[in-house]
Amino acid sequence: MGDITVKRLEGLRHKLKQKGIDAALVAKKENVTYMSGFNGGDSYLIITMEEAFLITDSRYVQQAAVQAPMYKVTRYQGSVADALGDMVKKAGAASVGFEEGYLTYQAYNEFKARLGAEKFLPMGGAIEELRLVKDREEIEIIKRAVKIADDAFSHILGLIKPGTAEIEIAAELEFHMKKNGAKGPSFETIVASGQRGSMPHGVASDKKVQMGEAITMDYGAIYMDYCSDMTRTVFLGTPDDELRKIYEVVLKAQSQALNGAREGLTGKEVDSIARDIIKDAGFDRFFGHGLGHGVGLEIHEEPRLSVSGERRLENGMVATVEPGIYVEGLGGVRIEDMIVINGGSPLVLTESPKELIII
Ligand SMILES: [Mn+2]
Repeated sequence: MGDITVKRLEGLRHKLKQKGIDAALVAKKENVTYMSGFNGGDSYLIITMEEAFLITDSRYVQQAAVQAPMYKVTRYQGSVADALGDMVKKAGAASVGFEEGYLTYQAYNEFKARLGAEKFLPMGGAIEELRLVKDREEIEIIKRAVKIADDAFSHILGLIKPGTAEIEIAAELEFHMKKNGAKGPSFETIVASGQRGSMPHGVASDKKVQMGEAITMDYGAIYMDYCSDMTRTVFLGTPDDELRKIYEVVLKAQSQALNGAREGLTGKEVDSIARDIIKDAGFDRFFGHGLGHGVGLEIHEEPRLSVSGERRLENGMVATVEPGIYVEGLGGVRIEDMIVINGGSPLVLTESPKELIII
């Protein structure tokens, strides 16, 4: 962990220098974890060109000392802004960078007034930029998070029967993932059956699944602070012809966009592979969301694979590919895998079957 932290500190310092910033104040939890290794809550980092401090309270001092050996761990009591101000003063930093997409207006005002820096400047997502391309260790952890979700899928197929409530399906998925090492679900588990399937983010309800319905399950695990995300739509009994057709269109769009996700394309270009197929089949107005998103310490992060995704894909970026078609009154279908950008053809992490499954 030490070597990785050193590399990340070097990366951030390089970006700060380019922006003319002397020190960074890091408050966003995922950024604190990425930069230090510490995964507790309510803690802050001050990273100068020479030093790295982790400021926490009595609940986390012991954990921080173990998890963040490259940092000087300092316990604060009372005002955290004053404690951070002492660090900034000691380090002689005239300008301090902050996470403009994260700090609340209230925190911004308080830190600006009390850090004592001449300048308090936005860092422009410097740490999120470092997080975009995953290193080998991160990819190994993400693979494990994906595997935990894959295993829960094969488990759930044996449990779904007419009369099973969506919330029971969600609970079983989450229980299975936790038994296999997940810290928890990476977001609120979606189980949307029958007509509820037309809600792309229909979280599990007390509705019971019935014969003839499609069941969309979208869920993931957190493993060692990294997220996974997958979706499968399965059928309980024989699907009607329209839903079967929709399934085939979504599967074609998903497979082709996934295979087409290569280094150098923009997120928008990959999105259009799927969107064009869905459009040609006449369902474009039923696919309202983006094709996919980056996944890492956060469940939704850059790069965005969507009509507004201007960022070019680089090797080592991790993303989802998840087109869907949702028809009100009929239901919906979505298929989602996770991939790692890898030159001309991606590494596909999700291994659950995608052919139409009838339970
Ligand atoms: Mn997703």
